[in-house]
Amino acid sequence: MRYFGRGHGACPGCGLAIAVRNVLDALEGKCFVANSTGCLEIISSQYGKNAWGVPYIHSLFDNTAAVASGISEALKILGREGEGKVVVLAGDGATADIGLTLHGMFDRNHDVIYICLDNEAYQNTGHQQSGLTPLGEATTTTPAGRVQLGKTGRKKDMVAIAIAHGSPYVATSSAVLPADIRRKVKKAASIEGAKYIQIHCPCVTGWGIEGKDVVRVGNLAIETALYPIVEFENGNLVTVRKIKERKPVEEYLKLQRRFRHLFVDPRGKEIIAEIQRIADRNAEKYGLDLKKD
Ligand SMILES: Cc1ncc(C[n+]2csc(CCOP(=O)(O)OP(=O)(O)O)c2C)c(N)n1
Ligand SMILES: [Mg+2]
Repeated sequence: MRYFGRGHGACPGCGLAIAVRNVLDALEGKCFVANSTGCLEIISSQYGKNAWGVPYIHSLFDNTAAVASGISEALKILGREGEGKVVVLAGDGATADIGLTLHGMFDRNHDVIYICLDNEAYQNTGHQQSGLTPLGEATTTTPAGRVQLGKTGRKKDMVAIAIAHGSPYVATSSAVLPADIRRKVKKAASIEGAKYIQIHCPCVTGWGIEGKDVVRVGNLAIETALYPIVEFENGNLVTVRKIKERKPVEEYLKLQRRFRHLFVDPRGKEIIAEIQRIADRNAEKYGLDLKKD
């Protein structure tokens, strides 16, 4: 049985489609999905082209956590919790910006698995920056030009925000790590309360890569330590994905059109150096380098 896929209209190689398929497989389809407005909704739920094999509701861009909290409470009241887990599938814009109202779900600790599908911008509307867009990325709202060279701020640390809310389970993963996604979703499903999993999802059009390079680029995000793969239970770091031989960030950046200006404009050098410092700090903070053990 396919719980997600048939008839979806995602680009070949789309990280969202890979991630969602693995999330639903891990739950063996026993779930209720609330999905915020964004690429996933557009590619999966257009009239006559439903790609969902599980109960699905499309919510506003801004309130998916509240919709999911309502479903979770309703199932309890009706005595139907056993029928499946309540899962949010939301983009990074929906999660880190307009839908940051998800703190209500965390505060009341509703029994929800909140999955942030992090393709690092508002891709559905044509690549505007979100709170999870990384430093230096050119988007339509942070263009590369005379005034600035892409995004000037840092990627928001949603993992820290979820932990600070006292979430019992917080993890990151990547569309290029299907087994890791499945393990973490199963783990989240075994824990009561509001869980948060952030999955890095390469976007072929927004990032300016080819479908065939999605796996390479996704892996480089991990191997450079720009996307640490970590897992927290009750605020304690329980696992990290170690990096055998850490790669310089240039190897990751240079493959993607969204960072191309950093290699053309002389001011790009300092931004690349700052991106490298971010990766170094990630490696230090989470103990990612295998060699240092
Ligand atoms: C209140 C509101 N503001 C803006 C929009 C327009 N809008 C629809 S989807 C979207 C971007 C979604 O970005 P993200 O959550 O990162 O999902 P992605 O498409 O990247 O997967 C925006 C700005 C909207 N639908 N509602
Ligand atoms: Mg997005």
